[in-house]
Amino acid sequence: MAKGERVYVALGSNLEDRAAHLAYARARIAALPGTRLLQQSAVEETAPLGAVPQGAYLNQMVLLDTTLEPGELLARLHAIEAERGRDRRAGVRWGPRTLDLDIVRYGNRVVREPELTIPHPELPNRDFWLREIAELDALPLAGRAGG
Ligand code: A4P
Ligand code: MG
Repeated sequence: MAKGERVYVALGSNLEDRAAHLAYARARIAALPGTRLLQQSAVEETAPLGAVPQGAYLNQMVLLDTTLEPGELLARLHAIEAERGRDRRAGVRWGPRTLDLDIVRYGNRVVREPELTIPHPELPNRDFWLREIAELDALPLAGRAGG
């Protein structure tokens, strides 16, 4: 498979069966075209950020190697969210959600478009993302046996 970019994707859920939503997302992301799931952090429970009263989240970070361009990757992540019943038209910004998939970093690229900001602007403010990235950076890469 052609070598792509190293991309960090954050998974979050605070509705229904949170662990099942994350497991579904990992499986679907790993099966995207031109994409390999290299690493995954531990799943951790985090207190909700933001002004909206809501339940605790399960959060996790995964590291991908992907040849999908940022805009195409975002569209595919939105499709996976929709498969878990997320209706973003009904959603409140920063409100509860079955599944939230954010592109945190995409190689060394900087993207500033109306629909996509990379690195994710909340990265410096989210201790759990920083911790999860540090955890991934300390792990060996999966799926590299034999090259
Ligand atoms: N968008 C722009 N840049 C990006 C990017 N790098 N990755 C746009 C993904 N999406 C990006 O997102 C709104 C729009 O952001 C998308 O249509 C996309 O074009 P959304 O998921 O519909 O709305 P949102 O999630 O409510 O807003 P936003 O700004 O994405 O918020 P976050 O950062 O997703 O935060 N508390 C805990 N403990 N854990 C959490 O994971 N998450 C949130 C939501 C709030 N509180 C939380 C957590
Ligand atoms: Mg989001």
